[in-house]
Amino acid sequence: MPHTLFIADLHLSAGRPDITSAFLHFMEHEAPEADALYVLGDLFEFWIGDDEPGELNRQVAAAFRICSESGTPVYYIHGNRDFMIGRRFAAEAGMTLLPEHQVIDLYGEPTLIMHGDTLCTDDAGYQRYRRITRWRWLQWLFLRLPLHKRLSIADGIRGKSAESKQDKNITIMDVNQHEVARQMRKAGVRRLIHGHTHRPAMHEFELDGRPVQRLVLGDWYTQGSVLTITPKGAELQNRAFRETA
Ligand code: LP5
Ligand code: MN
Repeated sequence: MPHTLFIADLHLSAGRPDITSAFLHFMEHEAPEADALYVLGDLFEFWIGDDEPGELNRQVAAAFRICSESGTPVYYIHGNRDFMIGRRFAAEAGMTLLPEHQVIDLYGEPTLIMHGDTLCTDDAGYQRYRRITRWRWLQWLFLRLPLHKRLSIADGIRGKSAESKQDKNITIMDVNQHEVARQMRKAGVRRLIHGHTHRPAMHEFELDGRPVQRLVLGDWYTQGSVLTITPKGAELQNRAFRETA
């Protein structure tokens, strides 16, 4: 059956070879069967520039390139941890970078896809931080710093973020339902797919009197999470990490 795959929030890092191995297994055995693969952000634990020479980045780029060259295109939307992924890495990986919000046609159903962080409008501290880190001139300056300096800034931000999350109410870190409705209405869709919140679910609700869906991908902390869309509908499944990992 024709199908399209979605993943997000793998948070790949050198420190978690089990996740990397589950991801590479998915790329080798599942992704090539699909019509397309969409990665909805936070594939990496963090990203400090395409010039970072790590082995993990090369492995991921090679896996994407093999996939797209074998006929399954790979599309990427930035997450809040890897928004610095740029054109150079995209070219190395043979993947297409998409804008933060994109409507795609999935077997006749227009579907809005995104990372999901822009839906969390109650998290004012994060939204402020997000706006600042998207300033082009700041990113330009950041990328000109030596790698060790960038790494220590990223560590600083991660520490501050973890600290501030401890004081945040759980609900402010979830999506704001008004913002969900607003973005779906603006895009003119009845289906939304995103990640970021790490709250995998298939929400069904009504928007302007019509049934709509919000499909949320899970993270890959203890198992994989894969969303499959076919002409008949959607399936959200887990993938156990293998023993050999
Ligand atoms: O990722 P997660 O789920 O843990 O938390 C997010 C929000 N946090 C973040 C930060 C990332 O986790 C770390 C990103 C590393 C990026 C490296 C590249 C840097 C490039 C810089 C280019 C200019 O996104 C968290 C949300 C949470 O999701 C739920 O939605 O709440 O947001 C925060 O916690 C943000 C805080 O509210 C404010 C953070 C203040 C940071 C201040 C930076 C000071 C700089 C220090 C430098 C030494
Ligand atoms: Mn995220």
